[in-house]
Amino acid sequence: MTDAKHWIERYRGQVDAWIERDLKRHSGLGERVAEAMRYSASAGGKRLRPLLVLAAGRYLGVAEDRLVLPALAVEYIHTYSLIHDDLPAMDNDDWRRGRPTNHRVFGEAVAILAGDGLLNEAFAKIAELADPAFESHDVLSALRHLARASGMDGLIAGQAGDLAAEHHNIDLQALEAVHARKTGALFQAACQLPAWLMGNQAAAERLERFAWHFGLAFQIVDDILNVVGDAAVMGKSTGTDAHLDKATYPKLVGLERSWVLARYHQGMARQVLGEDVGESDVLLALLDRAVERKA
Ligand code: GRG
Repeated sequence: MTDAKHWIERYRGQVDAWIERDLKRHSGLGERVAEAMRYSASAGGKRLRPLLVLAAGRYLGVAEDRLVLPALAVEYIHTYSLIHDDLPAMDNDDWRRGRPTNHRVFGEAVAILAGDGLLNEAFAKIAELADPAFESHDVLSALRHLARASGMDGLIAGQAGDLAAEHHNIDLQALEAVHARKTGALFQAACQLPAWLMGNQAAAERLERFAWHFGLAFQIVDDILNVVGDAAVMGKSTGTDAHLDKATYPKLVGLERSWVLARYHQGMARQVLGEDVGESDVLLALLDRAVERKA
């Protein structure tokens, strides 16, 4: 195993352990909701977003122990989005991360609250970083950026665009705008969090460009896997995009051209980091993993 692959496996296990430990502490009135939060957050998954936080931190020379909370925050926002995305009012999915979806186990009301709980906890995690881990004004800046990436300029806008594009023909540019928000905004936030927390504007801009291409490559491959992937390996249903008549890259340009575009964005992301020295090996290994994955 290369050093970068070894690093990824090691920290993937760490992220699982941090989540397990963190979500144990909830108890009391919301016990059923807390159980539902744990159910989805501890169900595994690739942990790409927290790994990107840690990898971007490594790239910028930020010590890992200062990035545990931001890593948890992005994974909680991601898990909230999956729980809500699977609800009957959204994509109405039965399987996620190899398990029945949250609302299938806990019911819709608890699933909605579990998603809300994770989303709110994420922002508490970032706020906890204020002095001494990072300067208060940099923490505020990180909070503002993360809220925007998760909100109506990011995830929410992307999800709204995704739902609106069902049964409609949109062009490649409009699809890219949906994907960049639905999926890309959180990848960008994950990569940029260490830079925002360090108050390093130049690094934040470079990592934003890297993550823009990373997010598009990732989502194009996601669209492809929804057509050709193995549901057992992926731990979630396949063929759902066609069933819901979603706007996707394979629908718009076919599978072959979708691969060309995914590889194009992979190459562009590499090029962004190529401009600079630094510990970029793990960021690049995560990029390759996002494109070569089977799940
Ligand atoms: C506000 C009601 C309400 C809902 C919001 C924001 C949102 C719902 C949904 C976000 C859209 C979404 C779920 C995009 C999908 C992004 C994506 C490809 C997720 C899968 O990511 P992986 O493959 O998953 O990294 P794992 O399980 O490996 O972590």
